[in-house]
Amino acid sequence: MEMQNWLLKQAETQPNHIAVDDGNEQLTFAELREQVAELVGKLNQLRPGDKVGLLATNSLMSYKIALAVITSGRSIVWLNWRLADEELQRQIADSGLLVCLVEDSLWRVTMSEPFRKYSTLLNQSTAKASLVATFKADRVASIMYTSGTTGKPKGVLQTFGNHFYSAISSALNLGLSSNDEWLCVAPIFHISGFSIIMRGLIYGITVRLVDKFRVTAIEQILVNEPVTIMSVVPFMLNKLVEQQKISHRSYNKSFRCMLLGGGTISRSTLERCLQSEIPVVQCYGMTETCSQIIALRASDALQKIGSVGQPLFTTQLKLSSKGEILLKTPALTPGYLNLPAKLPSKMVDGWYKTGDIGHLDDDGYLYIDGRVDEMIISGGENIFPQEIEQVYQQYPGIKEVAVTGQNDCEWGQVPVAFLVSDQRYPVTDLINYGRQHLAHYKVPQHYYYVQSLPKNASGKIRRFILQQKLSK
Ligand code: S0N
Ligand code: MG
Ligand code: MG
Repeated sequence: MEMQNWLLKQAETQPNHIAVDDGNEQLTFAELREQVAELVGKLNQLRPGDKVGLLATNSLMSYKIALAVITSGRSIVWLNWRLADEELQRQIADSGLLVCLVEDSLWRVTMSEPFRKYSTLLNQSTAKASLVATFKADRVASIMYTSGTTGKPKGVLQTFGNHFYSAISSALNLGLSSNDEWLCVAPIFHISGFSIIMRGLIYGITVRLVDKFRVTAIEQILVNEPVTIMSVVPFMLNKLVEQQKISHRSYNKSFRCMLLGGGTISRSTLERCLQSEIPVVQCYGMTETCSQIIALRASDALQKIGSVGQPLFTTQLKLSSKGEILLKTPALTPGYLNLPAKLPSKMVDGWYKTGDIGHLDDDGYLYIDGRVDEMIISGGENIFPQEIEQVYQQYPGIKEVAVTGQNDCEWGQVPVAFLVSDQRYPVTDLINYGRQHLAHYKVPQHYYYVQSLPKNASGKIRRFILQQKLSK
């Protein structure tokens, strides 16, 4: 399947529609096409290869550079700016980047080639270049890293076809209006955020970019601007609900959907949202499925509180005998970068094994119950215990370490560590050590000393036993 380049299509068919708005500046699709063409000219002069890394906040410049990368026929490698230097280095080495463009505000003194400040790109002489005429469904638009149970980063490939089916399936559920305006404060380096950019191009609607989650500023936008949809993780929704308790302000009349994904939320928060007329639509998706593949309908929200809903139009869903959620969807990644055997190992009879455990009610609505691999979700960030354990195993004197999630009223869960050691360490030393090697949100917040770790016959750590200790 081949489609006309989405940006060119929108610029031709609705040149004067606002494509993007960052609160200071608005660009129509026609203006965007011109500015992106200039950036493509500059990008070509850098000779960055077929993939370009981006270390970016949700700024207007990052949005335009992202479009320049994909409309020049290249793929974006999205990098999480909260990662530690060595975590970034591993992803850059894995993806073989020649150039990784860094928003100037995110530049670190430790950075050298292939990192380049945005200003290096912008200082190139301007020679407008032509954009690719078409997007082919099987071409990779974006790559996003996830670490998984091996602790090694894996680059998830997301094709134009994946993004297209994802966007269409979402619209068939949420509906679409030419007045739609989607607030994007979810990071654009995650699929929660980048999918909004792609939907904006496919639907021809306005993307309202916000580069930092400040709850009062977000509420102000929801009250005063014609935003109709916002994507949130539970952390953000909790903050917005708390804020509304103080402000008593209602969102603008056209606001119709708070799309909630990236983790579970308490029933009481959902009930509170119903009372305050915040129209929450719970959904379920992942990087590998290019965002939501299962979602609730707004009209079901009352009856099906706590459910993530039903499969979207192009998704098929079933549960394995052990309750694992299995999927078929055209939005499923074609695989992981440089790891041809990895996706097949996650497939069973053509179904993708998500790693999530769930159950269906009598009406076929899905509820998420847990994880097969004990992944931790903190503030919408996925954390794999193995990755943290590998770092702390190197700490002098620590014989064994196991990491698990502890419930936390702010972040949902936070990582905590169980240590086997003859020594007792100052907590600040342990935390500072972790912060040198890991993104701060991955660093365990509490450390418990144990004689030995509970293991099964094959030596695998039984984390659920540790978790039971925590809840006692
Ligand atoms: C929650 C966020 C906004 C918190 O960040 P904030 O407030 O900006 O923090 P900072 O000011 O930068 O830092 C303050 C301290 O807090 C620490 N910190 C930051 N984030 C976390 C965290 N997540 N957990 C624990 N600690 C955190 C900082 O380290 C700092 O401390 P110090 O100073 O000590 O370093 C931010 O975390 C955020 O944006 N989270 C959301 C991430 C996200 O979007 N996840 C979703 C991933 N999943 C998917 O993309 C698939 C599902 C999906 O597509 C979807 C999801 C939601 C909605 C819709 C969809 C869809 O399907 O379309
Ligand atoms: Mg506007
Ligand atoms: Mg904050």
